[in-house]
Amino acid sequence: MLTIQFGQCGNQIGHSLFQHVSNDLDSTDTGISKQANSAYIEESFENWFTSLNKDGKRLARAILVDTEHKVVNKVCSKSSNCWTYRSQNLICQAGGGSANNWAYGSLIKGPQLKDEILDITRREIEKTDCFNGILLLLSSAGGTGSGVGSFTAELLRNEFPNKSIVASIVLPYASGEISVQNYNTMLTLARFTESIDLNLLIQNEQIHTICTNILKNVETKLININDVISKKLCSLFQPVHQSWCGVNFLTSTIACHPSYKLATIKSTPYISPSISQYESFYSWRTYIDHLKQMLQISVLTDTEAKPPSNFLNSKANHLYYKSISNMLLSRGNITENDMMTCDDLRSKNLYVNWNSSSDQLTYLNQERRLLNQDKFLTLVTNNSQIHQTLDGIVDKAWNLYTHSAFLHQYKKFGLEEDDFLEAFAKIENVIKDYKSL
Ligand SMILES: Nc1nc2c(ncn2[C@@H]2O[C@H](COP(=O)(O)OP(=O)(O)OP(=O)(O)O)[C@@H](O)[C@H]2O)c(=O)[nH]1
Ligand SMILES: [Mg+2]
Repeated sequence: MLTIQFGQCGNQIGHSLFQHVSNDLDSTDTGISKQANSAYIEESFENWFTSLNKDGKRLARAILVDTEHKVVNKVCSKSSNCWTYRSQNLICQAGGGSANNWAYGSLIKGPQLKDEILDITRREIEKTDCFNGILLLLSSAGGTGSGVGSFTAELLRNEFPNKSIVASIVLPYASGEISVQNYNTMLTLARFTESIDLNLLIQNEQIHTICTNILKNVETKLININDVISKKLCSLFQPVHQSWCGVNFLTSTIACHPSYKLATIKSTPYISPSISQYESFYSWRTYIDHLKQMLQISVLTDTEAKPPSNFLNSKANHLYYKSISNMLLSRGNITENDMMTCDDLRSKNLYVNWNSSSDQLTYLNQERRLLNQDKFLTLVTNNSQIHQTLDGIVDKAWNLYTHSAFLHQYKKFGLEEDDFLEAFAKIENVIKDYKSL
């Protein structure tokens, strides 16, 4: 898998992700035989790294893109004894970024970086024996991740029509960040839902709550948020079994319908370092129940941001968001009996009734512990809940648009009102499709 990191957010999350993967490779409490662990390590290495450099550090199979040097320099200088980026894979302009402007990033900076992005991507793909897709990391609120990211998404789609591409897109806090964040997000999502096979949406606000409520970070910083996001991504893309080829498999199981290409990643348990001695306290059943509760409609608080509990009743008659498809991954030693519990996530009332042709829940287990943790569960879910998030973003973007607010900043770089209207129409269609589930 080739990872391409864009802008501040994409590069910082990418760094955290490679650090997690590297830590996982070096973890010792694996729960499996030495031989099985060697096979896991070999497969994981192939997925994330190309080779070792002369100092014996793993070289990330990654490309770093930004329109300013600051963040790329920072992540490259955060030294690790175990892994590093390849200096030839840094695509970085001397400018001052893309000024939180999708149009500047997409219509000006993207074309300037086009040849370099394509050259390095082709070179990286040629190096791989069995290429299994591309992972893009970015945020939607700024100018580089959203704009250069959108430009690149279309570029890669045209250049590699048969390769699977997954994007992990960080959505901004609901308010208080960047005045044009909803324009940028709306324009980004319109482009990505068209060009990219599967978009994993991550909400900073929600991850922030996990950090404060469960992990007890007194003052949650981006580094804490990135830890949680990286762990989700790591659990999703670390090897599962021999035939596992992450991105291809994920797109074919989760984004099996062309109108529904958005998903979220729910995980449990997150364990605060201060209470890790209680880690094995809960059973797999409790964690599976916890995931199922995350799919319930009308819970006032976000269940993922609450600790799991043995005392919740998942058998009661709840209403659930309708899913097109879900994928459940367990990491750790799970018995046949516990595996049967996963069937709770197959209940008919979780799924749309028209997608009966294929199995709507794909369940996979990797016996090896992830990052020394006894049990870890991840659910990738393509369900109707996402329309609520999108609705909020589009409403706010419309509100700006109807007041013609900030439009001149986009026009200046060639993005006209018709382009806005086209993007609104695309994203409203996506919302309509998800609402109709
Ligand atoms: N989770 C997370 N979010 C981040 C991080 N850095 C920035 N963000 C979010 O990303 C958005 C801002 O986008 P950036 O990634 O900083 O922008 P950029 O892509 O570098 O674009 P320009 O700076 O405008 O060129 C805001 O919503 C921030 O909350 C990070 O390290 N982690
Ligand atoms: Mg930036």
